[in-house]
Amino acid sequence: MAGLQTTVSSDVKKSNENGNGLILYQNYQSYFCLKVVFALHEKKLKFKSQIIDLYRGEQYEQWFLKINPKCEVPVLKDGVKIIPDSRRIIDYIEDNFSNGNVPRLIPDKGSPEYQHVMRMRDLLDNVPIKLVTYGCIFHPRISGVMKLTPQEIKIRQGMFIAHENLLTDLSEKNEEYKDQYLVKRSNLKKLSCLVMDMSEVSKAILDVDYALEEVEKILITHDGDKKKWWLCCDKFTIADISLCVLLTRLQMIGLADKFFNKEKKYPHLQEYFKRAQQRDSYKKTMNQGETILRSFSSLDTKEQVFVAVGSVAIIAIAAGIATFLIHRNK
Ligand SMILES: N[C@@H](CCC(=O)N[C@@H](CS)C(=O)NCC(=O)O)C(=O)O
Repeated sequence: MAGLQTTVSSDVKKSNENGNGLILYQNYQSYFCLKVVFALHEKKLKFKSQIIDLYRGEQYEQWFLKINPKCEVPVLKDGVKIIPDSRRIIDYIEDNFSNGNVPRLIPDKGSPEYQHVMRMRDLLDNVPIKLVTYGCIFHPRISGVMKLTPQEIKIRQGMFIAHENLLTDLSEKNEEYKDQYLVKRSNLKKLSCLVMDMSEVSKAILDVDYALEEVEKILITHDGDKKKWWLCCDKFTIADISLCVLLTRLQMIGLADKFFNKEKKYPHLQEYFKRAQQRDSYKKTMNQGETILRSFSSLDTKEQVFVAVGSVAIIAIAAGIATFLIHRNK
């Protein structure tokens, strides 16, 4: 079981210090994982990450398939409980970790804000983000400047074929999980057909535009004593998390210019996003990859120290052997 474990500390530890620490199976670049990580940081909950290498296909390995038969991240483990799916995870942490000083991300069911937050959450979560993302990656003409290196773009472009082949191989070699692998392969094929069809991608981008237009209409009304409001009320809610993760993704795939950066089609949205990016939780969420390096100095269990020291030792030994061989062959 590969994957790097990091510890993410937080200011509020008492909420889950009962020895049943939360473990999040995730990937730093995953859209759905970012929502959960954002929610955990907003609630200042302590958790550990188990990174799943999606490009290598680690999600299809049998140990992970037993955790989530859909072979998807995020998955949250709370003691013996396993919770897949970003929405379910967020609802779970909201229901189970909202006491004391831990902020709520969903207003009380009886409150007037509740329906508003839920409606906006649904609208934003239903944007066909996979189609939009891969659509821009395969048809760069339709988007602006991407925040991805040419190599990252190539890896993503090669993923459909590589994963289809991998799933075919796995389905032939593992009778027990054959059906799951074939379902996965068929879903991948469907997505890849949609992605190759420019008209489908354009329709998906229109869905994004529609959602952002709705958001802009709400933000325009935030004047006077509502100046400091977030999307639905004075509190930062789950609808804000869905919106910020969507805007960050649009930036990554070069669509931000179209909607709010350059063309300023949605100026209130642009202002909102600037303000949201200042939040501590936003920075922590989007800079997870950087935290990982620093986290080596704050490993808190013996096991993790052994893993870290072991990894460094293996790299050092490998480097030593390589140097020896190079010199011997000179
Ligand atoms: N509905 C799920 C979707 C999760 C999902 O699609 N995760 C992607 C990463 S963003 C994944 O694990 N993809 C790997 C695969 O399907 O092979 C959720 O909200 O958590």
